[in-house]
Amino acid sequence: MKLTTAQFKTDFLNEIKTLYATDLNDTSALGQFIALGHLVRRYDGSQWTKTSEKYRKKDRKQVYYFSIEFLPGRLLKSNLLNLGLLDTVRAGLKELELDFETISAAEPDPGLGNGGLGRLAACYMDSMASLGIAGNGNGIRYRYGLFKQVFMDGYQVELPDDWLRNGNVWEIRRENKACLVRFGGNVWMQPQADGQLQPVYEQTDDVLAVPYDVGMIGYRNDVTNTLRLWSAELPPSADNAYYSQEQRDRIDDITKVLYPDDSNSEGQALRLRQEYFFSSAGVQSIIRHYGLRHQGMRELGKKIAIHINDTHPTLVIPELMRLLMDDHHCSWDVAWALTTQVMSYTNHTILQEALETWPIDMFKGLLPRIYQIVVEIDRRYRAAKTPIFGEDLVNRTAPLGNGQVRMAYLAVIGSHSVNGVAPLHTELLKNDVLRDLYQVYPERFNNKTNGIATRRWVQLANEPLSQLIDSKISPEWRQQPSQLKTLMAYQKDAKFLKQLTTVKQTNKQALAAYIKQNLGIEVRTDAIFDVQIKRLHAYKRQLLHVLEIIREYLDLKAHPATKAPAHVHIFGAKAAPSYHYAKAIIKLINALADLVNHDPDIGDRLKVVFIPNYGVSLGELIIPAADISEQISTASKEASGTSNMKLMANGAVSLATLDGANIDIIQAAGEANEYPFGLTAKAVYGYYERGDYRSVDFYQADPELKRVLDALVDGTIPGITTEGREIYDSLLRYNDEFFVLADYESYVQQQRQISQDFQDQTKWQQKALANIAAAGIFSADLAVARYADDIWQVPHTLLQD
Ligand code: 26V
Repeated sequence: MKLTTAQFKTDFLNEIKTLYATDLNDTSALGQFIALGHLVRRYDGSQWTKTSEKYRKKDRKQVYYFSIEFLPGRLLKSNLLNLGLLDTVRAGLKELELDFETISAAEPDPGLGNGGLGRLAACYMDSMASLGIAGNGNGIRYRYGLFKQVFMDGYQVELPDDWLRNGNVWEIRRENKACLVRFGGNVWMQPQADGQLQPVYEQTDDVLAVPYDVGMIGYRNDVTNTLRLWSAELPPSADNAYYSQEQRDRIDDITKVLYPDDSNSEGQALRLRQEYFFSSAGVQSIIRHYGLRHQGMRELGKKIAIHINDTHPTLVIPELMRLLMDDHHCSWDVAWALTTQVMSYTNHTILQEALETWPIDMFKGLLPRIYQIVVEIDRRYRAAKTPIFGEDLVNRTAPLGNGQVRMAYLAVIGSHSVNGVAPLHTELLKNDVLRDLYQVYPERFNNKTNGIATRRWVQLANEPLSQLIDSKISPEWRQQPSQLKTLMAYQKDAKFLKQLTTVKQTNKQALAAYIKQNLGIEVRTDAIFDVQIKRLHAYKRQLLHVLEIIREYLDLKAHPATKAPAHVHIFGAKAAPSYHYAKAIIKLINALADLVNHDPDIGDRLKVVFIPNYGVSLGELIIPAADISEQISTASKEASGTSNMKLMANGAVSLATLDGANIDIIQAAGEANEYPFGLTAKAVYGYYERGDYRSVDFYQADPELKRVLDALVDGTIPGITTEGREIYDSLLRYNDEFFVLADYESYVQQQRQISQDFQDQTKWQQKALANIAAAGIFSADLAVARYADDIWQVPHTLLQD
């Protein structure tokens, strides 16, 4: 849209006056942010309405992306960028003597997700809008997001994330679009005059699902899509007096807080309630919307696609069956054909303990009608497949088994497409985790490698780099990140490589200032910034990184004259509150930081920085400043990873195992421009098959490693008597489940190589450049276009090369 600086200033001052009945001097940064948010919504307003009108007129097929998590990050800057207003607003605020960055930082960062899965959903929302796909998000409006992490005495403490305290400028409450979700009670099937069966519900707990809509603004294309987040409330018609406090609390609890665990399927009833709540509300609103525009359900499969982001929304399958049969009187066969035509499923993990199952007794009690439908899905699956595949395989793969509802199997059986998120991950699904189902439905399995929103992670997070890129190649890369590859023409341009160093320095200074201000640690910006940012998990092996730091520390103590670049190790990681081992690792990192950072023998040559409360906003600060991207999971365990892509796009070089999308990153940028190491997935599986891994052998064979491990238990690192022992035992007594010791030597070797290579900044920046230039293929736009072409079958406006 067109907007002059003068007009913007007038609008902004008016907004302040209307909202606060006072003048600018009397408002806080938060107040200014809220006023700006209102303005942006006003500027966008007609675009949002027009988008829905356009979709309706053209009767466009709608895509619904169901995810129990969305991690959108702050929206002010990206909304302004996408509307084409960022420069105008910045200039206007400057003339008013306001700092845009300060105002922007006052926006709460909604933590409605745990990590990779939730952030991926948000990146895909951005891309769907930017590609003109009629894409809708469907999720939960948690009253409290992921906990805020603070450290006390080096231990993680979790505080509530009251992100709605000052309201949410981006949302619109639509009570007129609310629907009822039923839990519990009894259901029985009553024969009708026409012979059909209709369910009769008795004594159900009814919950009102109220949608809050957030506009998802496309990049300069006049499109605004909708992210719909549901909130659980008391049904309005009922007399409040009939609800006991306990009943009210039970309703309130459904959307109160995000489960902060992404590692274990806990089997908690509240979690199952959350899953059915947003699945049911979402499907009901889809069918209502569809019903307003079409006669009967025949065209459903041509007009809607429902995507299941991990198993959490799998109940959309029986819920759609329920609505089609009970409300729209479809036969089972018609309903089932429509359902499988509509549904598609993405798997995001191969960790057995994260695969969801629900005890049948709990499931039946909470969702009696849905359970009946799952029983029938199970019965028909068994009847159809046993003659072909035999009883054993069918028993292993049916939706019901071992007293559990197996969500991943239900998702595969009820969808026409199942995808993994990186080539290796998809192969492992086919050969291991879902191999039996792959026998039954080979045609359903496909790969869709993850992608990232380059607009947020490069254009907005790293403006110095973006400007440098603009000075060399056409700004088309901003719409079409694949164009970044033309930067390779500057591989030998000494001046350009120097400028890359300067850009990195600028970003490192910004991060260093944050670290100084918030943690009181001073770091040199000519040091190697070695970054590991992700959830704390044993399989992600923050511990391997820690062992390297201990090695560097002991090495500097023993050989003070060693000449090597200074090294700053930067961590960002939350642990699930109940994940004891992960919390022990946090304590270890903090204790080690304490020791290293205060040792006068070490000075500024080695620093350890654990930045608390890692999330999207901190990522935007840390990623542009990184030299090294630590992607060191045990091969085969990380489905894809996405921080690896963000760091690559910002010129960090990967120190990486051959796992998930690391493999594809290394291939894209060239092996010479990364630091690969460690066991392959095949080697890991080899150890499993033979059962001959012995971590103690590595300990005994390598005196340096022995010295490092002993430091965990011999008092070298003060304050970790229990944690040090526990971690030591996990590696030696319990045989090192994630092969840390097996990969230690090759990891250390690459770290040594990095220390050497970093000293030649020309060569270093050549590697950085190769990474930036190759990162375009990991753009979320490309990934979403592949979903649109292969799975959803909807048109999009991706510009092809
Ligand atoms: C799993 C579970 C397990 C049951 C209890 C609650 C809960 C909550 C969240 C999750 C999601 C874990 C899966 C996940 O986040 N996977 C990550 O997905 C990224 C995007 O595809 C991918 O890059 C990471 O490799 C993968 O770990």
